[in-house]
Amino acid sequence: KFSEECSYTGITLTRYMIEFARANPELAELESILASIQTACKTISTLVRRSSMTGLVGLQGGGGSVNVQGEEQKKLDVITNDVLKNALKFSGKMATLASEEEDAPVALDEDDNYDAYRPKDIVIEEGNKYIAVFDPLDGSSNVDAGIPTGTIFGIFDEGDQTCVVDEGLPLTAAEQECLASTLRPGNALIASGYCLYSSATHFVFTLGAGVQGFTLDESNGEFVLTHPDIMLPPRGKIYSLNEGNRWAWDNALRDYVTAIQKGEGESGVAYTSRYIGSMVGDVHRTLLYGGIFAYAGDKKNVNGKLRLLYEAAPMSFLVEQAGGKAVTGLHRIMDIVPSGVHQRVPVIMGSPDDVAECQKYYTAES
Ligand code: AHM
Ligand code: MG
Repeated sequence: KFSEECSYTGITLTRYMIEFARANPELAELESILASIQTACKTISTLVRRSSMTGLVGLQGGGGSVNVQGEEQKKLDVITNDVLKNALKFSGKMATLASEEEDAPVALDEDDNYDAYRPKDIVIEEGNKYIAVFDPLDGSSNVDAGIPTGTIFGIFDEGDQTCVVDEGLPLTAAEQECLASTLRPGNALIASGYCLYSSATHFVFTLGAGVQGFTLDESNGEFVLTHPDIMLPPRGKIYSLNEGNRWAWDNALRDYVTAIQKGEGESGVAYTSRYIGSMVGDVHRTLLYGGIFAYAGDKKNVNGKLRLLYEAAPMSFLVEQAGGKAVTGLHRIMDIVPSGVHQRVPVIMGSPDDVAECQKYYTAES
């Protein structure tokens, strides 16, 4: 038994990224960015798992209140945002960060990138700078009930759109405008992924050439490749959406869901329902088992609930890289140019044949 464990090392995420950088020198900088994200995700995984003992809460509005031991409670989403932000800053590769937890994009200057904790003798070569978009703990209000949560991220190359932002707040109108202009559509992403905190911690990502899934091996603290080259089945038997909104949905979605429930869809199979209410968990299951996940627009919220920049677009990139489709109903999500950091879009994603079938209902009713 002992020798079996010793001989098993597997492909770690660190090793995978070293090989990737060697094979793709033009994208070598992604290695240190992914290293930062993987470290942050390990920390967040521990914070989430120990939150009941440490007084960190996921509940909305929990921050600032006092727990039964008389300690001040902190909100997990605030802390996890700092964890990810600091890890990314430390990579020395970041120009701008946009997070669900920040009102506006945050510009990083040299001081941020070369922060006080970096040993002074380490000099990072100037190279490309990148833009990171992320939701540090999506579904954080679920944590207190032991329900899965996740971190979602996307990386863009900054390109030529460098913004010069002077010290001091508030930002000027010109600075704000420049930072906003760094926001790109999903089709410009060079990497995206998520970390799922559930029965195990899974790190699933794409660098634009397929989707790789790693699982945290708690015995040595390494992410190990467990799901190489994830491909969505062309069709599944599961639909995943909040049916409480059924009577507010567009007719297109209601008609489609009714058809697959009754086994009257294209496959003739009656679909079953699974909905966690935590996007990372719902998308992870969809990637592995197939089927369709949606948070569509409805009469109350015409653009649904999910945010384009740091939820819908990174997940769409993953789903497409796994052979799936991701649309708003009529349009491909990856092509939408964001008009603001927190813009919402309707989301329908999953197995290509399921999403295409659903899309036909939208086309017919448009
Ligand atoms: P959050 O970003 O405030 O955590 O909300 C996003 C979450 C997603 O993970 C999930 O798909 C959706 O909200 C569920 O919403 P609902 O409770 O309306 O079904
Ligand atoms: Mg979110």
